[in-house]
Amino acid sequence: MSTINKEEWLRDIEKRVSVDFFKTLSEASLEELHYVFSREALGLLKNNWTQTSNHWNKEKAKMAYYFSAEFLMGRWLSNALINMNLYEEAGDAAKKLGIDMNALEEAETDAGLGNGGLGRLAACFLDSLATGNYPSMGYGIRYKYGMFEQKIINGYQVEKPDNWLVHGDVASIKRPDEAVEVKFWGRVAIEKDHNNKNYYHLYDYESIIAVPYDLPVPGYGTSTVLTLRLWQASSPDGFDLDLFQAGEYSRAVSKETQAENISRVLYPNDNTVGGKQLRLRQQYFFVAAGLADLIRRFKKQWGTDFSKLPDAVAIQLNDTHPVVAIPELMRILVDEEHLDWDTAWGICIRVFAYTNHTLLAEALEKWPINIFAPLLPRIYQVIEEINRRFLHFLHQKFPGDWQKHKEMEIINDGVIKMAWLAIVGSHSINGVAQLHTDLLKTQELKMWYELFPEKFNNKTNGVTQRRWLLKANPALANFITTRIGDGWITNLDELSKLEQFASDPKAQEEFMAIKLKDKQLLAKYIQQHNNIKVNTSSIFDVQIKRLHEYKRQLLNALHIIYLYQRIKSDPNYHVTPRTFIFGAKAASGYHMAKLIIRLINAVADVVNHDPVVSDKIKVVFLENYRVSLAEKIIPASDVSEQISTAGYEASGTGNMKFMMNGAITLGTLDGANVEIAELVGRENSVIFGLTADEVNAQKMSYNPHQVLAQDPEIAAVVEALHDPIFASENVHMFEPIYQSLLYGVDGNPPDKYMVLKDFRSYINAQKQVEALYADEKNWAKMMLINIARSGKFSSDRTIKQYAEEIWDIKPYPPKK
Ligand code: GL9
Repeated sequence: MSTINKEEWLRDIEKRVSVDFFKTLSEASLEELHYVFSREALGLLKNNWTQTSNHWNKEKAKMAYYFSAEFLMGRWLSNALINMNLYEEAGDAAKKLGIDMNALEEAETDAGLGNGGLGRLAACFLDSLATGNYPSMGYGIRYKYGMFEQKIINGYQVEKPDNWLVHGDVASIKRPDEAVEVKFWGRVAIEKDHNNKNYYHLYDYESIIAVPYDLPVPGYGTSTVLTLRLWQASSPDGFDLDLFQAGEYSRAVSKETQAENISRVLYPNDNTVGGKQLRLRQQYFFVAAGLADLIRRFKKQWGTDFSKLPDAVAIQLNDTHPVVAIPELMRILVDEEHLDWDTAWGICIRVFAYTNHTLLAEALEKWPINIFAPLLPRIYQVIEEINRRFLHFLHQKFPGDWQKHKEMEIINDGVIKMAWLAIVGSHSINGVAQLHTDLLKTQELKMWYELFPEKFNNKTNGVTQRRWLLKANPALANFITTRIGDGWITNLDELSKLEQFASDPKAQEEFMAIKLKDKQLLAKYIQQHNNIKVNTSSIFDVQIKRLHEYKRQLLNALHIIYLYQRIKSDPNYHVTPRTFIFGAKAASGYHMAKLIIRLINAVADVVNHDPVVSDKIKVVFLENYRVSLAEKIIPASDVSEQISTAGYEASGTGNMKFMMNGAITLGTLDGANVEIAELVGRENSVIFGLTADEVNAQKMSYNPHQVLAQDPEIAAVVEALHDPIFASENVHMFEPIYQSLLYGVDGNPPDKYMVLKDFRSYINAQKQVEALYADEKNWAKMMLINIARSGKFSSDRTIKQYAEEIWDIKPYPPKK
């Protein structure tokens, strides 16, 4: 592992500040110092990085490629230093220069190239792949602007562009030598090759250059460093000199601007699709570049024997976003490498595997032919051919079952169904938690499961303990290591050894002291950013995730209104002091989600300023929720709110991060909550609400008016949506929420996500939380048991399963 010569490191830092910024150390800004530290760390990785790929090349190791439109990496420097085992030394060096390492870390803007769980999962996977020495690589897009920055102004979300590269790209290396061309538009001509066989050629296309930027991902406790290769779009001919000379400046550069638009900005949609041409351009852009790149690498090693491709390469498609890779690989093999169709198709199926991340119908990508066909004319033809052959297969398998043929056709009703294409074109289809996979098999993808049962499998998500425990919660990490050693850092199952301390009063006391310190740190942040003073002995009850109706932040907010009303009507009503903490971004076009943010802030305003109530409860909405903020919030949490309507959250990964840090799950039996509850038991979790089966069974008959008629307290809470105390701008400001609960809006049934149906059960669950928290010793024990049993939720376990059960790849540890 790396060590550094401190004196040298200090000199280098000073020199680099002078060379890069013409400044002395004391003149440099924190951002500049952070940049310099990062580039120095990058320099220290250099040898390991090249050695890793040389080693894998030499061994002809089978590689796994993770294709994802999103990688939500967060901050790079501190995590890289920790994995390189240089964190403390770098901290000392910083100190010698009079710089606080913490401040340096805070100067780094998150790489927010993802929306939420799906993108963060990709980032955790890279960390586990590197740590496990798996020959692998990530391909994605280098968005100029990542997930927008959220401001809260007068209670409303306002979006600002996320100019994350403004202080320089701290960790990646641009490799223009390895740029590739990607072709859009054009017309397809059929030509004859030397064997008088037809082949296809694209003319009059638009050429875009994909320039790779490589980000090193160092593994922990190993010298393996893998590469995340992100593609940025540019125009091959820069600007138009003729137009420029004719004085038409803006038209002269418009071509370049248009090309660059492809990687300009991340679509901020969570679990929905935009269906915009630019998004399809993004998808094909990075997929075509990635495939060209890996085929180039393959040929260098294996020549043109493409029957070896499945022995050399596995490609994981992260959701349907990169599924256009399937027809693109067919195009390469058939048009460029002149393989016959059946051989090429056999290779494709063995190479590709597809992960489904959601049960929400609105997230299934369907591309209108009129957008797709002109933009990618040859790819469209390939999909037509795949569809034609698949239909033929269906006719043989289910003769005369026209209904089935229609439902399973890849192209139908003027759209291309990307999930269907993914299923037909890969050998593996996985869900991301057991319940999710079961629901795919029995409901959403039932007909596909019946057709290809052998393709379906489950890979329950995981998170990397290096970032979410070791980095985010150093005090707790130290507490654990002192007792059971540090094996858990690379083998999280070892946390089970902690269970013997769960009932030990000394361990409990020490653990609670750590929790308190973490809460004090968060309280300080809240004071600084929200100007709210919170009680650190109150229960820190946290719901942080994207804002979506199915995640039911509304249920949480309505429950706070319920508590408010109870306290107001009876000032002696007992509640355990509690701080409700929210963090959430809403997609910019999702009006209901934005209005729910406004409601949470309205509730916060009322509650926090009411002298009778604010001693007991506080409500905090933390602005601009992101990876680095999650790292501050999670360690300080007591209660983890995982309250989605059962059957809607595919897995969740925040739930796992909380569990690892000791928070008690207050949740429905949804996604991976089911597996958490199984592991810790009902006595160490608080489970409420309808099950997925019950939700399904009651969908048709459910009537929220009945709930209100039977439960006046709940009715009063719903009426509060019209109360000028909360609806302070005008009494109708929350009308759309009211309408959606009682009558349904936008063609949805009333209370589609059964907020009111689960409300009473949630109130009771919250009372149960209070009762449990009152017994401090038992609460500490519960928390310790949660940590001790969280081993399953390491992404190291998930990656091992992908490697063994889907990709068939082996670890190649570095040569000593
Ligand atoms: C998601 C699911 O909604 C989550 O339940 C799941 O944990 C993750 C990772 O598998 O994938 N699917 C999805 O579209 N998103 C998810 O978080 N949304 C975002 O990434 C914003």
